[in-house]
Amino acid sequence: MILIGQYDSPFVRRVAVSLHWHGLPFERRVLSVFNDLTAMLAINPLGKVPALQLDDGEVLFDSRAIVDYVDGLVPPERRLVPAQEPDRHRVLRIEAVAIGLTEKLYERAFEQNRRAPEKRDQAVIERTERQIASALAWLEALNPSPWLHGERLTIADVSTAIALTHLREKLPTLSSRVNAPALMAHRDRCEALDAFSRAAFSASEARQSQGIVGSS
Ligand SMILES: N[C@@H](CCC(=O)N[C@@H](CS)C(=O)NCC(=O)O)C(=O)O
Repeated sequence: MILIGQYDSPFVRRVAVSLHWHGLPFERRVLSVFNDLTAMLAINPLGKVPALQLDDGEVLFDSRAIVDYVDGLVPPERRLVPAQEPDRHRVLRIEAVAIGLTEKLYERAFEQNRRAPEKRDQAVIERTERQIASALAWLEALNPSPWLHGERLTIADVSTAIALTHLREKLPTLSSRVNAPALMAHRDRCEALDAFSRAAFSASEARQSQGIVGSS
C-alpha cells in the first residue's frame, strides 16, 4: 500500500497512525495539495489528501473511508472503531466532533497562512474560532483518563490527539489561549506512542508547501 500525502496534514496522519497501530506496512508518496495539484488531481478527483493506493492499484480517498478499510483488515477486537454497539456509535460520535474540529482548524489556518492579509475575513475568523472553542470544550469535558471512551485507544483518541497537535503546530497563538489541560495531556500521551511517533507531525514537509494561494 502507498499512502499519499504529507505529515503536516492531520487527515493523512490519522491514516498513517491507524496503519502503524495495526502493524500494516506501507510506503509513502509525499505530494503537496498545493505544489503538486496536477499530480493530486490524477490520483483523487478532488485533488485532496490522504489517498491510499492499494496493492492492486485501486485508490481510496477520504480519511474516514481509508480508516474504515484499514480497520477491516484486522480482527474485530483490535479495531480502532469498535465492532460492537454501544461502543461503536459512542466512539464514532466523539470522532465526528474531533474530525469537525480538525476541519475548522484547517479552515482557520488556511485563512491565516494561505490568504493574503487584505483578503482575510474577520467575521469568518471569529465564527470559526467560536466553533473551535466549542468543540474543544466538549472534548475536554469528556476528561480522557486515559482514553476518551472505554479501556483502550480508539479512532476517537487518534483523531482528537492529532487535532490538538495540529492546533499547536499551525495555530500557536490560538493554541496558547486554549485552556484544555486534559486534552493536552491526552495529546502528549498519544503522541508518545510508537504508532504516532512513526508518523509525527513534519515541520519540514509543512515548509515544502508554504505560501499564499494564487500568488505564484
Ligand atoms: N474529509 C477529508 C478532508 C481531507 C482534507 O481536507 N485534506 C486537506 C489537507 S489537510 C486537503 O487535501 N486540502 C486541499 C483542498 O481542500 O483543496 C478527509 O477526511 O480525508
